[in-house]
Amino acid sequence: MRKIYLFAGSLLIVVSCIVTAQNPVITHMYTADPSARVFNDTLYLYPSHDRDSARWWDMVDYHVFSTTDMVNFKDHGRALHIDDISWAEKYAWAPDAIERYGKYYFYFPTDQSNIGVAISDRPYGPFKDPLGKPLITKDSPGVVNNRDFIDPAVFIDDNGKAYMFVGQNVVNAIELNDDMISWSGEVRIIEGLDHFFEAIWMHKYNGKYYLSYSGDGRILYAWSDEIFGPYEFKGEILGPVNSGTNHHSIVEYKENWYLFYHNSDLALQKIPEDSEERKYVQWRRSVSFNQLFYNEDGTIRKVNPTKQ
Ligand code: FUB
Repeated sequence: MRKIYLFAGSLLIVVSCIVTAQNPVITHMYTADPSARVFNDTLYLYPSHDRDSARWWDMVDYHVFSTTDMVNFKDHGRALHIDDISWAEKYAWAPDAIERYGKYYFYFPTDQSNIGVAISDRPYGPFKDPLGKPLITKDSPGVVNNRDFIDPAVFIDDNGKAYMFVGQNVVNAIELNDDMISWSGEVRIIEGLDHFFEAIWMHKYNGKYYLSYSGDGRILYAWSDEIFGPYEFKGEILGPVNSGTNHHSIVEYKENWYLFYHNSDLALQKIPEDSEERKYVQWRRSVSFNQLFYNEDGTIRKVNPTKQ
């Protein structure tokens, strides 16, 4: 009898230790365009911040979140406000961040035209603009832009070289200098990203470069052995979501790979069905994530979004 009690007791302890994250993972505010990064064994989320009453993508500030258990995401508060950027007027859209030599660099688009950079000693800011001007704009020499110049994604390769990929309809790629707040060389245009629209993201897996992005309302990807390509289109990672825009990031944390993305599930839960406000849910997005798996040959399995 005593053995049975002991077994039941242990089972209870194990069961009570299994806690799963609920999607969406941030529920006290709307968040979109999640760039997930791992610094010092902590996963940080750098999303955009959709306003509670948004009726368009008129975002004005950024919050940074962190987790060490993939269940509880801590809000570190406002990391940057567009009013603190002298040259920017509006539209604090999808950002990204990276660490180099102990400093944290936050890259953000504004005015559908410019990419800024801001620095902090801490991964969650507050971030300060060191340049007093954009790092790169739609009018910089060599940039090809036929729509919005948005959605910067940064990447530091194994050899220490740093890059930024950016743009809508066309992916421009530049090499960042060691200081991470200037760049040099030519702007390269990335080929082979079939159906590319926006939300470019770079990651490396088993020595291959993967560029994933939003296209036709889905998250698609292509790969290459060379950072500037040409890339070979490989397929779909995530199907269309209920927020219209689809935006993601891919990150490895504690030996698992994850796909972060956004949808309008939270707004649909919060806003009553008979409310006029419901027609604005595409501008009130929230971040979710699911585990991501590779096949033996390195291709990525399609992700099935879940509530947990
Ligand atoms: O959040 C504003 C814009 O919507 C982003 O920059 C795009 O990627 C899309 O998600």
